[in-house]
Amino acid sequence: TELPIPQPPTHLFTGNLPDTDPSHMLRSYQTLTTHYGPIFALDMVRTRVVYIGSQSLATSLCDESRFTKTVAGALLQVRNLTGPGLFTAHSWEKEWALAHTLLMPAFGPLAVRRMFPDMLDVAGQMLARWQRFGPEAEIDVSDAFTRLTLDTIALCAFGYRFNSFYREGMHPFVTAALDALLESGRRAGRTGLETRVRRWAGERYERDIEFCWGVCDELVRERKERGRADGEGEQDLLGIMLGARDERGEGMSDELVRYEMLTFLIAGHDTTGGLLGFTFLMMLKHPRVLHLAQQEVDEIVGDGPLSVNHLDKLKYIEAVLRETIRLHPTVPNIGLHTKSGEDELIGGGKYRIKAKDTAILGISAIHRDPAVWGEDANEFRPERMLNGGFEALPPHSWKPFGNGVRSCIGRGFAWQEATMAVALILQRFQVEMADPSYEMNIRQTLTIKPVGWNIKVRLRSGRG
Ligand code: MNH
Repeated sequence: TELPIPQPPTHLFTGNLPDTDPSHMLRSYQTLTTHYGPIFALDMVRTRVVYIGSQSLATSLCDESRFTKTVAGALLQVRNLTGPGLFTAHSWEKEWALAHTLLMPAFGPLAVRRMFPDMLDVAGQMLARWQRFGPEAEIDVSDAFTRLTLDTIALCAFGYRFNSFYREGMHPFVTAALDALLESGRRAGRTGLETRVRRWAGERYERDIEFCWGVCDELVRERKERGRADGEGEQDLLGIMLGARDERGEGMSDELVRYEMLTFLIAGHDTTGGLLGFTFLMMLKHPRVLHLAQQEVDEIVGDGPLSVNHLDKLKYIEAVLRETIRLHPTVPNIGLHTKSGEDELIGGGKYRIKAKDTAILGISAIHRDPAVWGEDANEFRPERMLNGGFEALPPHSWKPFGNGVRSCIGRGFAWQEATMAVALILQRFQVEMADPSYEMNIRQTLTIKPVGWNIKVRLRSGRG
């Protein structure tokens, strides 16, 4: 039998808009969940949103024959920058199918292993910088990991160096891309009229986008010329994007290549940077965990060079990353809608998702569902991810990388990068919080990350 979906009382004209804070949606959803339970509806004026925050309800939503990804809100605005690139494409767009087919192999396990030397190169620059600053310097964690992840994806994917660790501010391309991304987010929260009134913001936005496109187009042009000169061409991501053909012989247009380059830079840095930030914060707040992780690095890697073969053996660090992203999924929710264009009943026929609804898969809530995780769901306990505990999880209870064919293509890349960074930092430094009284302050854009905190690093004796 069908039940009504709980909903807060609506306001005249503004529906449930006043019940949420657009710059803190995560917190808004959390508060609403405590009042209305794991499923509730919100009248957001232009759309009805149905939030789903339990593993049992998620199973219906993750059925790809019934639901598919929605590109709306901030994601829709990001299309101004990335067009039909993988992350912002509608599932029915031919560009998505083409890029998905051609680029999946480029992010497979073997391809990602081959990127290890480039990843190590960038991480080494960060460690060298930290070491020279010395033990009293305060390092802004969110800034450092943004530089690390941006430089890493650019070098691994396009052979391009932003050299963020050799400059004070950011590379101009990075500034333009980040500003355009922020403005995309702001636009999602405004009406079309408001956006038109802010002409200056609009002109700046267009200039930033044009600039980013220009840089990408220039890289493509250079690469094509070099390819003609030396015949083969490099087989990094850019090389694959330019050379790959599907079984009908179709390749990616230069315009699509540009969109995918921006897509990887945008989708590939904040998420991993946020994961690293939360990981260090959780370890520093739980010294026992920090100690065990460092002990593992000492046992497996010792004081010699880190190799790609070490990474799979760092089981405890893997558990720490899994547990961190469980409590703090850097993509805290994703949007879906019914695939058939008709209503769907979920939860064994209990709740109706209407054809025009946006259904929100509340990853951050599912990750704390006591039915799956037990009464200590809110506690940070990496041990629960060890000794088969992770493999035994019911379906869809741990979904930091999204669902099905639209799930993260960069998962293996991100995991290798994060594991490597944690191992290298713990191997060389004793890390401490600059201000131990720091209370977690989460900033949410498309992703979440802890901001406004610093660390100090002291070289361990005999290292460096
Ligand atoms: Mn990633 C899609 C999370 C790292 C490139 N990513 C997604 C989705 C989630 C996600 C969730 C699905 C979003 C949705 O359904 O709307 N991604 C992450 C997390 C990390 C991450 C938590 C790091 C931790 N992602 C990366 C990296 C790259 C990348 C690194 C690139 C190298 N992600 C993508 C792309 C997509 C995506 C591209 C879109 C895939 C598709 O729809 O085909």
